Amino acid sequence: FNFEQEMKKALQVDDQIHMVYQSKVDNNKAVTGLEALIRWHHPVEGLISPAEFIPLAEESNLIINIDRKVIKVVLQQLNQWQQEGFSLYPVSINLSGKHLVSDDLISFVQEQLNTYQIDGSLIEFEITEGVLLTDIERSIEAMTALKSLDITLSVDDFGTGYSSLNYLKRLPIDVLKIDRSFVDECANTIEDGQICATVINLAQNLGLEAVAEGVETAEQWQFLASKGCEIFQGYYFNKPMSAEDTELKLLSKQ
Ligand code: G
Ligand code: G
Ligand code: NA
Ligand code: MN
Repeated sequence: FNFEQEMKKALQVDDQIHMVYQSKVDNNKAVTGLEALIRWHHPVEGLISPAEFIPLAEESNLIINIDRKVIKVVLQQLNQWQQEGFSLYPVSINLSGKHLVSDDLISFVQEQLNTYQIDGSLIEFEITEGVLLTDIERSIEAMTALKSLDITLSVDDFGTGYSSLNYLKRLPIDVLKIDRSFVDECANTIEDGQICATVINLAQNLGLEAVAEGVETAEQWQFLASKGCEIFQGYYFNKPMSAEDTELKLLSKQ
């Protein structure tokens, strides 16, 4: 199985790569946004998880092609929903570090927003913290440019990198996503609960939004809400679903 060759093919045909969408909700379980997650349906291998192929793609520049395909598919979908009269929620897209620091990211994103007539305020980029630290000056520059397009920026898997907190005050970040490894045990293990509470406080004190990801039980939800978290994502509320199901179950007409 030649991964690069197969992935390049997948990016060119229309039926192998698709996006699923998972809701983010508030304390009343009302939807506040969506996260777009990639799925690869290979004609022979079947469904291949992004947990497998994203790390492989990150070893080469192929990750940039994947990111661009994802941005295009999501904006096209938003454009279609808009034309069909649905009210839109902001959609989060996972952005790789390589793409963040690539030369033409901003012109690419601007061009796609124009093509599909989507306001930057409807887009959020999720970036893992490890990425932000490898080239902080370049990250600041790219993120500032994305902010000028009104795009929301969040740190994904917060707390899992070997990061200094120093970057939080230098980067134009809007959201901290508490990693699901802490959320998993937050209601049962004191240390994990304390870590979640501390990240929620940190976000509040810095004027950022805290999002808890991987919420699977009512106990976790209640614990996090009692610590001041206001936005939640996880199987307890909704699993990632196809565009069709998203339309049926999560969207409504104006
Ligand atoms: O959706 P799932 O839990 O299977 O995703 C597994 C991993 O793949 C997660 O780390 C997630 O962030 C990553 N991932 C999912 N979709 C995308 C995508 O569109 N782009 C990038 N770069 N990573 C993604
Ligand atoms: O790395 P990132 O945070 O982008 O990963 C998102 C991944 O987490 C997606 O693959 C999604 O399918 C998965 N996910 C979303 N909600 C839950 C959950 O409640 N439990 C678990 N185990 N995984 C989840
Ligand atoms: Na993410
Ligand atoms: Mn995450």
